[in-house]
Amino acid sequence: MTTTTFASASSADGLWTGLRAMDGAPLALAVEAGQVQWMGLPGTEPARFAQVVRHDGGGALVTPGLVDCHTHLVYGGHRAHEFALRLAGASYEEIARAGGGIVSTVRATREAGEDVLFASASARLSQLLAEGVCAVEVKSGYGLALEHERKQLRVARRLAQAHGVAVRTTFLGAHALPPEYAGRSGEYIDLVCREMLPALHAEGLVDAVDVFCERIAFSLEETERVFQAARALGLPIKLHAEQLSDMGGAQLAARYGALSCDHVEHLSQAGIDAMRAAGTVAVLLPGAYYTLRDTHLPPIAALRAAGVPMAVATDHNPGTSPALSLLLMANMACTLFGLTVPEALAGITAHAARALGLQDTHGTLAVGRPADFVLWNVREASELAYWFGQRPVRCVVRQGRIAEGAP
Ligand code: DI6
Ligand code: FE
Repeated sequence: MTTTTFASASSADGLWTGLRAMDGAPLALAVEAGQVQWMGLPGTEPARFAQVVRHDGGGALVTPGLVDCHTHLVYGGHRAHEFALRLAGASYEEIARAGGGIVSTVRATREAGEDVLFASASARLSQLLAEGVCAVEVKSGYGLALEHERKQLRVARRLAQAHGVAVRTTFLGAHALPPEYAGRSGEYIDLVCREMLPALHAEGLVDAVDVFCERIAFSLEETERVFQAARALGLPIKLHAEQLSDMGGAQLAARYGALSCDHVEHLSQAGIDAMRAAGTVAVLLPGAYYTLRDTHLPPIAALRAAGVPMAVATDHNPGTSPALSLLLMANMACTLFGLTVPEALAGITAHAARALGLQDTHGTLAVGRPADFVLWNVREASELAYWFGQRPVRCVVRQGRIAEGAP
């Protein structure tokens, strides 16, 4: 496969014709200085766009750029052996308690240099981008010590530069207890709150803060201490909430105005009500549900009834979701969780942007926003969640450049 570097990708400025909107209606749009400056019916463009370069979409469906709002893209090694262990009957929690799981990826990540981490994460990111992703979240959480968390977050910033994609970094220092703190989780949380987070924030490496609140990770009380530290620095929070059990994390996160609660398989009605009141997005991660062969479904009908926005993400990580296709996650959100196709498509665009606090710039195609959009070789928008294992992308415009394919 040939790859053009982002720096050499050509400008998308000009008039884009021959497009169809998600409802099938004919559409044209004008891009100027990397922004969408006009959208409307073909042939009705303002006179100033009469002489500009034309890009003929050939009847392609156009959608906003996709947003993957939950990933752990930067890590060392892989965990294929755990996949085999689980197939042989071991549970995720058993493997974690036996020293595998997150902590084994921590070892591999600590051993890897920044350039090695960059190269592997860059290759993974390329897969997401080729499918139309224009904004992505990248969490730390496999370093669990200042220098190694810094290394992960620096790689995330480098990915944004190298690939010309919006990257939101999330500090997940409270992902697991590092082995050197065994039996001293309070002291580790002190380190996270008093040293790691303030230092990484001061270096401009942190856009949001996340915690894994779970019986195999951190308690509600420890989670709240991290939230307080985030609040003191003015940073938004997110939470890995109620994945394996109902810890009441969602209510706590909502009290801190969380951008999102993610996983939420075991979310209670009280959690849903709190999230609705706080405007917190529920991020659904069918890749992890599938990989762990979970059977406890997230409460989709209750989330829908409450009007809690639902996003869908890959949760890409080496342990529970080695997935690099956001369209496959949309498909699985429909098949496994019972989302409707429009819900799944909103879940990988507008609602995902909101889960990152990017709702004013990403996830919706509109005048005045960065030119981030995708042309698809499909007749109907529903096909985006229907096909799987193929990539019906014709062209991706990212940050005002023709970054993948061609019109
Ligand atoms: N939940 C997840 O899905 C990932 N982290 C988390 O808190 C899994 C991380 C791993 O197993 O490596
Ligand atoms: Fe995760």
